Amino acid sequence: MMKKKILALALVLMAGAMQMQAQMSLVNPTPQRVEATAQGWMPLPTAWNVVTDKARTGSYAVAALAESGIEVSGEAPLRVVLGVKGDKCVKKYAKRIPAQAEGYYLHISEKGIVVAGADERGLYYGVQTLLASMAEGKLQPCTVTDWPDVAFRGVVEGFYGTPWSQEARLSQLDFYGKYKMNVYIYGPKDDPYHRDKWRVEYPEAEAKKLQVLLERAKMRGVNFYWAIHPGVDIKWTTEDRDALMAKLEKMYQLGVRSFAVFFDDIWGEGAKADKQAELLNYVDANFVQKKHDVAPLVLCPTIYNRAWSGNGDKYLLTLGENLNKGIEVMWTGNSVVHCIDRESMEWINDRIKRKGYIWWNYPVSDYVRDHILLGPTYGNGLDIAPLLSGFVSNPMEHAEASKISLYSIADYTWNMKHYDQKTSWERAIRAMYPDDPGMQNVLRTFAVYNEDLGPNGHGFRREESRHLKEAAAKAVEGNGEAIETIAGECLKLMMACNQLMTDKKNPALRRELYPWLAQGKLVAEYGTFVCAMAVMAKDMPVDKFSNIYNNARSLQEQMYDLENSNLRHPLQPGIKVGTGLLLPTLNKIFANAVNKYNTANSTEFDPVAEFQPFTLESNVEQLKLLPVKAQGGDVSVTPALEVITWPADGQFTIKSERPVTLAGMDFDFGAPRTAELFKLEVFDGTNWREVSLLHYNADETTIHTGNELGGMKAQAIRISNKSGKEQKLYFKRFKFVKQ
Ligand code: 14T
Repeated sequence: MMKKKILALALVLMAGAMQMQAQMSLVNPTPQRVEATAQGWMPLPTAWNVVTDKARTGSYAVAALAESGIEVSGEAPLRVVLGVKGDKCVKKYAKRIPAQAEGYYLHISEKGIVVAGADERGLYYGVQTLLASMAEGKLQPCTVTDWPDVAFRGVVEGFYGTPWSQEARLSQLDFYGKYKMNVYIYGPKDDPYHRDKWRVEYPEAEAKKLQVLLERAKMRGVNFYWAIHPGVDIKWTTEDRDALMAKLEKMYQLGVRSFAVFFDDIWGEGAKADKQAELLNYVDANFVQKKHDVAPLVLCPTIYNRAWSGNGDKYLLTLGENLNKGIEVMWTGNSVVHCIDRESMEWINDRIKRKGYIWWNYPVSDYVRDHILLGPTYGNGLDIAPLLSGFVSNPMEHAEASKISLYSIADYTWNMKHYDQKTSWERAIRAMYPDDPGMQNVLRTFAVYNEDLGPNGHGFRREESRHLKEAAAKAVEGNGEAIETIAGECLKLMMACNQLMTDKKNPALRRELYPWLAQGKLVAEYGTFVCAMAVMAKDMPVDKFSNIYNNARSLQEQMYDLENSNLRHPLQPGIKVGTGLLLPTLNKIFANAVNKYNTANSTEFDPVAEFQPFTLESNVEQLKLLPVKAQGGDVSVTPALEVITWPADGQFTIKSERPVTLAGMDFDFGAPRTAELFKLEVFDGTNWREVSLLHYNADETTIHTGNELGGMKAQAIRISNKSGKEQKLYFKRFKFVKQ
């Protein structure tokens, strides 16, 4: 009997705890400490009586409460007391307020609500937690004690490519405030007044726009860092030093109170550590310290990762020794794009004699523009908080889509020990469509095919489509059930793409995702035919098989065409979806099905899946296997590293599946005066026509074509050795451009 009662009680308590979970688990970042103080829920009030000290009138933290839409009235029975440590109205709670900067104490009960911040930003964050906890339309009586693990958390707009729009930036600032990020570093590589024209002040219209951002940042508790990038052409003269000071002063007058100086991706004069330190110290002493209301300077060094520090760490040690205390030094980790762990933090901190300020190059995609990165955020150590002074993310040029990772970076940097990449990602997806579980589902479906970056120079990869691993492996082995699973997933993907393509709730996201949605749809459609071929092929007459086969082929070609269509950003090599697992799996299923059919029916369908409109044929042994690559309008043959032996009759031909119009062409066989040894001919479908070859000057190795090439129709291009004897040359570059 007794036992039963205890069990029942335990169940009731557990239910309470679980409800608690449901409520606060939607709050991002995950709060440090939450205690349920009573059973059940309180209904959301329709009005509340907001109580503050006089000193808080005009506070952005108090203003934020109004965004709940709940009426503020002195008559309302529910009191909401808002204050900052030291304010009279929260004196009673002084001991409960965490000591950490930006911490807060939040208490919700039938008797009233208290939000008490360690400072004003803490109060603002307490209000954010209160508002987020009401998202499901009710209040849970509880006490939250919360503070950040990392002092500076946020975003550095530091990528190459189209800078974010004003609208996107405003939306970002709102997002940072909501998720307790306190830093936005403005440093888009392609803003001329940040880098190339760093000495020049912003034109009025641009300056106004910055002021609007500054105002919004203030309202959201975000330090707006304006970064200057003078390294491209700075001379270490008094004149340039004054030019830099003058520009900073201008920015100060616009309202900037936080500054960063970037020296990344430069070489030569600008890259000297002692000079950089001297300049920063000068700015620190004569600007930051004099103004009294300016945040500590942030420096992005030239050697900003361990892979570049070489044997000697002289550069870093010089910064470490010379830079004034209090100047922050940014760091991307063991390489340009790398996750951060304890060991790598200790290494850098030792050298710069301060805690590193992490510039994390994720989800930035400026080096893999054909991919969009929507997967979970993982890989950084959960124990590094004490070793960092700040952690900011360099995001994608796609601002809205970047929010999926930024949500989790906010979570991670606030509360590392409790960070869980999987649940954090789940919540991030939900937050993209707050009241629409249907759209949350389709976004989740689409996102798992957009996680990996593909092969890239930085060697940074992400796991993709984990949910499909097992089925994919079995499907490739011909397992019927697994193939059905893959077909089902393709159908889901197709449905997701369709719905996202016409979504009205988050138009910014729809716009950014569009090229990848179009590609995702083709991948899914292709998968549907491929799976059908695999499942049904054995009993199919040739004409039926051929019909499905041709469909699959057509989709391969459409995927290829889309990569080169107008939907592609000019700097983007293509548009890739599902390349981490789904597409390679489909291509294998396709090849297996075709081979099987050919064997059983003595047919000769081509099993090679990757659609390749350009092919190379050659009687030069070392050239005949070189891959031909089409990127945008450029068609190029991958260079060879070794010396090439061209026989006297040596030639190579590049054939195109369909006629193209030529815009230009050049190539390089690694030696001057090679133009006269070779003959170029273009085939228009009927005739071969010779095109002249020349060098612009005597010692140049590049071979150019005569003007007659531009506008020519071509179905094939042929280069032949016309010298009458064997030639030993290089094959450094071969490229033509189509219109
Ligand atoms: F400042 C740095 F911390 C940094 O990461 N700089 C750039 C950054 O703006 C860019 O978005 C990022 C990812 O591509 O990588 C850095 O840019 C590079 C990296 C290279 F290895 C530019 C040239 C490189 F060779």
